[in-house]
Amino acid sequence: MTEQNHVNENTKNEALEPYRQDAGDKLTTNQGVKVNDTDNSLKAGTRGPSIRDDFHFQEKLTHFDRERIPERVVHARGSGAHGYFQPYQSMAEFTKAKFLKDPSIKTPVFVRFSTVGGSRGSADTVRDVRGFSVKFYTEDGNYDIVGNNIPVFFIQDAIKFPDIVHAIKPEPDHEMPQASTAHPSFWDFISLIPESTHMIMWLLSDRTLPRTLRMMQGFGVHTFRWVNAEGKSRFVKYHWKPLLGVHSNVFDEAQKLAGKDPDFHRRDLWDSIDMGDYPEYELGVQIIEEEDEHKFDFDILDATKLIPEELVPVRPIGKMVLNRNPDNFFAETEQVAFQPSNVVPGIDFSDDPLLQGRLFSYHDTQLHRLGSPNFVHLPINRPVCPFHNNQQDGRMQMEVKTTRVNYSPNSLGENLPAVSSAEEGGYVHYPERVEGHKVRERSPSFKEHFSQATLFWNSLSPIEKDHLVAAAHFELGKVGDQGVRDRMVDRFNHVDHELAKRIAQGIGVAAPSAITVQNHGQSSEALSQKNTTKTAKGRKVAILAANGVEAAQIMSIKQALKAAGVVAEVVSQFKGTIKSADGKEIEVDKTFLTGASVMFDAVYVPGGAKSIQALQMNGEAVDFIHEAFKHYKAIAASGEGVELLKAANLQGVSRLDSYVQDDQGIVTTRSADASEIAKSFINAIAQHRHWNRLVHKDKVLA
Ligand code: HDD
Repeated sequence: MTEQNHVNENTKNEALEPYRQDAGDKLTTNQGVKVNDTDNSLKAGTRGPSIRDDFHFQEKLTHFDRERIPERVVHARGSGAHGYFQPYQSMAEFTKAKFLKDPSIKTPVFVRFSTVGGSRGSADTVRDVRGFSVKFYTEDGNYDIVGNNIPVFFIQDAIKFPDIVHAIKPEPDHEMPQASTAHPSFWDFISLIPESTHMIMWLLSDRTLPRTLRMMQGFGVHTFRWVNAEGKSRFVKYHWKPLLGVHSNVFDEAQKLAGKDPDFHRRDLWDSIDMGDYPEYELGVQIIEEEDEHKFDFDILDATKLIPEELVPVRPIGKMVLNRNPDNFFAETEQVAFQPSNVVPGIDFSDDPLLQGRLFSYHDTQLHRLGSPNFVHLPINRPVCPFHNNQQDGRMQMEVKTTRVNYSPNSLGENLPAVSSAEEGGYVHYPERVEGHKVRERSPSFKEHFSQATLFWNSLSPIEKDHLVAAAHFELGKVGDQGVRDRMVDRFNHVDHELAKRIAQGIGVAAPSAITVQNHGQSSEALSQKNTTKTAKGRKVAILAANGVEAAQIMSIKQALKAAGVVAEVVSQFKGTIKSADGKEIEVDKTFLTGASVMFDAVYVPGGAKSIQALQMNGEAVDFIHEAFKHYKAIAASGEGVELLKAANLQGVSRLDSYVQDDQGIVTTRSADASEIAKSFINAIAQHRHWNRLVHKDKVLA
């Protein structure tokens, strides 16, 4: 554990503790023999051949040769964090799950966020669905919610999963493109699978470009089942809501970030936790009585549908706080094995055919990826409660079982370990009544594919709609085959005629002449990001400065930002220090090479005639402002700093001198008293983006 790595001792996963190992004092072999040279192999003479006696060399190399395990077939790129979950109130009325019963219980969790399509080394900010997996180490055993940041899925039946994933992944002949759905085979498949329509609308929306992992929603997607102590069952849907609100990158920014800092999300998560600025998410549930199962005009077992919050409100039930970074990426984030089949008493499954397939697939994939059924006993996967059974041996068995018998029933070992009744905490599957013929068919209630796609479209703000259309132009613009593009326009015409016409225009397809399906005109507030929480907390501001800067202005803005939970960094031409007008040394955090505007949420330019002169001469400083403006970010300047904004020639912004706060998120004062603008600047940062600006939208959005 690093010194800066804050740990809340109360919520540590104690099961991990015995396995944590520091660097140690002396280098030894794996047999514990001290090593006296690890830089030179054993040779016959300094220029001679190597000698087989060199057991240290052999051990070092053979271990190295086996360091990689198969990456996850999807969700290979991920970032993890430890934390805890605490319920707001007892949910015992609905579930007998103990970790939801008592608001004083903090259950340790491990979370892994991921992209879906890219390989382990791919960039964080690509357009993609994000995985949102949470492992709860409860006193009744481990419970996993393995969700995404989108509430619906591409397909309805798990048997189609290999097909959709093959279509998403790089094409098999040339292995292109990496971590992107913008390629012919993906859209070919999608154009032939109408059930994907709703998910595709979300995929093309800003949801697939989260600004940070701290600002992203999570969903359990499927309908699950909760069962209380009396055996009464209800259906539930899970929602994770980030306390910082749901915010996205603009596409141009996301693409640039992928080059400037491919680890942008991972770094942000790590740094936030390291600084003690812990990411927080509220868990909410939609609860549906069994008798209401069929009261919707869609099937709650169909994972391509959500339940609008207007029909069933989301009830907040607790909060998750991520407060500790992993000690070791491989041991924890890479080896963590999530399985939707990991449930505890009080939680059960529905008959959703996508979920049912997942109940098989995850265990299977862990066996392949981690290489042994004993993966469950790796430190990160171990339950915190005792576990005993007669499953024995296998590769890498880490337990030394001391019992004489390994079967049940037995008389030689007092018939232990014994099974438990429901009252004693034994898991009893909900005795759902099922009947039917064996058929390979879908339920007629799964056959409607467009209504909720239209609901989503209708719910977006005009700017969100622009983004979606531009994303479709980009994605389908990379598809050479006219037939695929034609089919997709026809598909969008089933969602909304206007949408289809707008997409057609950008991808060389004739606009559809007739309306295929009349838009039902319904919308749902919760589906848009426009009404999300707006706070400056957790944001990052760049302070552009050079020698001669007015230190007092930096100090006063920095102080105000800090009080609002905003991090500020000084960006200048060179690393080291700059000298302020009154001779103070100011530490430079980043240079224009290491700190691009896309890495920050806002920019501030303090005064100081000499500093501004130098920055005006520096094309990169002017570009920095330009880019922040183009990405709709808050910009502030005080004193002579206003001149740098003028030099950037921001389109449509003319009265910089006289503005204190305008409707474009540009906050300036000619005064040397920067504190005048602090409040307005913080408000402007909280808005996240200022869409009123005149920028070359086509360039930014596409
Ligand atoms: Fe899956 C990984 C989420 C459908 C098969 N999936 C995986 C991860 C997430 C999801 C977040 C990464 C877990 C981690 O961090 O280690 N998957 C979903 C969601 C789905 C979904 C929200 C639909 C609602 N998945 C799905 C289906 C199947 C799979 C239908 C197969 C039948 N998923 C897998 C897998 C993975 C996986 C192949 C790859 C690595 C792993 O499991 O551990 O088994």
